[in-house]
Amino acid sequence: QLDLSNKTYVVMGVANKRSIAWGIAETLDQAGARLIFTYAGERFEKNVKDLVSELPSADKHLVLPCNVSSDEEIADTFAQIGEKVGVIHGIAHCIAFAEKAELEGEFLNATREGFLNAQNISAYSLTAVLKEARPLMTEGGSVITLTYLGGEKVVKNYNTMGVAKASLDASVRYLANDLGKENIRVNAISAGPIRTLSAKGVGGFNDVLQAMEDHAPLKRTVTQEEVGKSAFFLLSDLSSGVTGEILHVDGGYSTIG
Ligand code: 0WD
Repeated sequence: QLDLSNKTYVVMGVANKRSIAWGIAETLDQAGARLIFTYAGERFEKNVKDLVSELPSADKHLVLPCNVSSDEEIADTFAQIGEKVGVIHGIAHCIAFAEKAELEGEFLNATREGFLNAQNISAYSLTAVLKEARPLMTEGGSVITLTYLGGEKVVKNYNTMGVAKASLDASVRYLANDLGKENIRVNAISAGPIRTLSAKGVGGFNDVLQAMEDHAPLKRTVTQEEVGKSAFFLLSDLSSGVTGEILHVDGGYSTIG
């Protein structure tokens, strides 16, 4: 069960070494899985290829572009995956975007365009990806996405992204219900705050980190590696009875009132 050497996973959303997706990729690589990395655009290509080349099993892995705002691009990427590897066993969807102006001040300042853009990239993309991935998951499988507490409760400055995460959380439940009959499970990890490229865009992020250290039961923040270990659980057979679930990997912070 701990050996993933006959499994193939698509890892979407590595921007750099600090990306949560990278923590997940390292854990899967160590377990022997074959990985297909997708990146948003040319800007990230070299970075992702260089990073992947450092992995112990680099030769097995593939790196492909996939901007999830385009249905054509998603279809093209998964067609290539189908040609190159055939069957896939899971996906780690670690993608989100909102303009900086949407991540500070009052939520009421949200613009129609900013709101819809966040929903598009951060929530709808999971469904769009699963439409194309489903035909390749003929042996069943497991899909995870990354969410945040700001989708369940009001978290200062998270605003438009919080509403997008609420939509993502609900999508997880509906997708889990649709795909359960094919033995495809869909779950989310609600990660505690981790300093990444995306996190830099959220106003007052240092205060959020400090609040974790002060109030989380574990009295500290969590690491990419810890998210990676929980992702391993959800992506492997260890969690074969779990679907439609939001697993908080946040040092217990969400349990504190
Ligand atoms: O504190 C944090 N960092 C938390 C992050 C706490 C809880 C949840 N999360 C979530 C984020 O909301 C996101 O869903 O984790 C996920 C990963 O975020 P991250 O690791 O914090 O941030 P980052 O390293 O910036 O990765 C975000 C990825 C980037 O990777 P690539 O290489 O694909 O560019 O999302 C990507 C972004 O570029 N992304 C897109 N990917 C494909 N198509 C798009 C797009 N249109 N837009 C953004």
